[in-house]
Amino acid sequence: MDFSHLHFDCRIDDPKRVAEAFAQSECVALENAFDREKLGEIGEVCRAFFAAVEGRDSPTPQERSTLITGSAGAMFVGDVLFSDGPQFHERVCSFLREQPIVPFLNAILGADSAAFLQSALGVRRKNPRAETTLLPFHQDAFHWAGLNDARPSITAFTPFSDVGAAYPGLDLIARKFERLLPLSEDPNASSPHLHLAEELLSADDLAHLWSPVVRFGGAIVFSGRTPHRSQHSAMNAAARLSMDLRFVDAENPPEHYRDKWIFDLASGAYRAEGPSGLKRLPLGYRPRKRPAA
Ligand SMILES: O=C(O)CCC(=O)C(=O)O
Repeated sequence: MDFSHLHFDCRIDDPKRVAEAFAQSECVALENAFDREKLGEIGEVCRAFFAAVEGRDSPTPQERSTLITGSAGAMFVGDVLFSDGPQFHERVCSFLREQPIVPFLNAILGADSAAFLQSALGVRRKNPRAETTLLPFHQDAFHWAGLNDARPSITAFTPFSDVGAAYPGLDLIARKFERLLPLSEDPNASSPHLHLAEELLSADDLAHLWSPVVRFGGAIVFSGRTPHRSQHSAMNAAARLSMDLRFVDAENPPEHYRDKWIFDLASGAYRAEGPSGLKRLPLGYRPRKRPAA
């Protein structure tokens, strides 16, 4: 299947046109979504963190509290990472406000809606040679208990390198799903808390399997209902670092995400909100309940 109608360039394409394509397939690839130099600076901070932690047998308690390893691969949410100035979420908000992707996110999520950069912001290191770090098919809306089908949410997958060939990207089912699919009942499912029942994907769904090639500076944007997984077809590829930015309508956030960054997509203004003072943000990965049939 040809997916070129889902591939856009933020330098030349119109956000409205992109939003129309997104409304059909609930996923798009956006080239030149970020300023490469500025994205590279964030990438270096993340790379340095992983290099420091991996080079030591025993990470410090502070490092350990930011890093999750296991079926999701190494991943961190970085709010306690830095002693020099802004913490990670604030760095990302301040970086994001001037990025070419913002009007596209605004158009995709809905015109005037301020969206919040929710605390499931994560940075992952995927090693394609360690199969256990690759995520199976899942829908991101499942990460957020209480996120119902009606609540719009989008993920902007932001790699720190070209993906889809030398570095593994994502496989997505590029079509609209009206609801969340049930979890796999396979007792050997690799990630039982998020692995969806792949047998429920039809041949027609699988015909929409898309593995976009995106250059550094680009993003893959998809809805909370889009089934996706770590790309499997690049097992000889190098390890990849990427950042997941997740947005929901700020008017209608999932209740348990009381700590959040409100990011106004129209103006680029942002602020932190939450009872914990954002010292320790909740992680995106938590066991979830099976959705009602
Ligand atoms: O980084 C990956 O391989 C998977 C990312 C993902 O599934 C997500 O951002 O929800």
